[in-house]
Amino acid sequence: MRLYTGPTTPFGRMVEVLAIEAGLELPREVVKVTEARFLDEANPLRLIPTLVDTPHGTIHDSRVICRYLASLSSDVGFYPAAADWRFETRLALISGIMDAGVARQGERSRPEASRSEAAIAVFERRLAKGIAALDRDFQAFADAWPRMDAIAAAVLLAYVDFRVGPRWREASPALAGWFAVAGERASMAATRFPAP
Ligand SMILES: N[C@@H](CCC(=O)N[C@@H](CS)C(=O)NCC(=O)O)C(=O)O
Repeated sequence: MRLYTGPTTPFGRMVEVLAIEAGLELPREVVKVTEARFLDEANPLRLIPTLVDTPHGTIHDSRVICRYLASLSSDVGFYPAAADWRFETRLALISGIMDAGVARQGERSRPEASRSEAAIAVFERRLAKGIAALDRDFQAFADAWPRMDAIAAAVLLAYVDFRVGPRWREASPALAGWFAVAGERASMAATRFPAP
């Protein structure tokens, strides 16, 4: 089993944090997606993270990889025991905010002539509204570590710090207080994004 990932992907970091919390040895290979044509065969979407060489073949999309890795570990409460649609919706929200952050970064990386400030504004609105919604809901996962919504929220906020900056804290002090602790957990410290 091997994880294709990269140093700046929040989706990949989420998988790695879960693997550490689960006590799993997860060999990783850093790839540059734009140059990793070989990845097309494993994941036709050519996205990271992608987990290869599992007994079930290739597994992709971070949410599926996380569920798979959690199934390999003794149950420490990564997922609720019974269907919990609030939990699932929270995870989808966090994943959607990550998508907006990654898309914003992609747009900002374009040459100025082809960059769309309007698109960047849409992504930034989505980030702000998404973080505000997470802040309103934060009691639902405040004491839940290492449940997956708490891991995902911590990785998301670290990604926002990394790509956007620390100002989200002004509107979301409760979430900020929580992240001050969650963001320093050993699994988070071991997977930090590089210095911007
Ligand atoms: N829904 C996917 C999203 C993965 C994703 O967007 N990965 C980004 C890196 S953060 C990527 O591979 N981007 C490469 C590209 O778009 O070419 C997941 O949860 O794994």
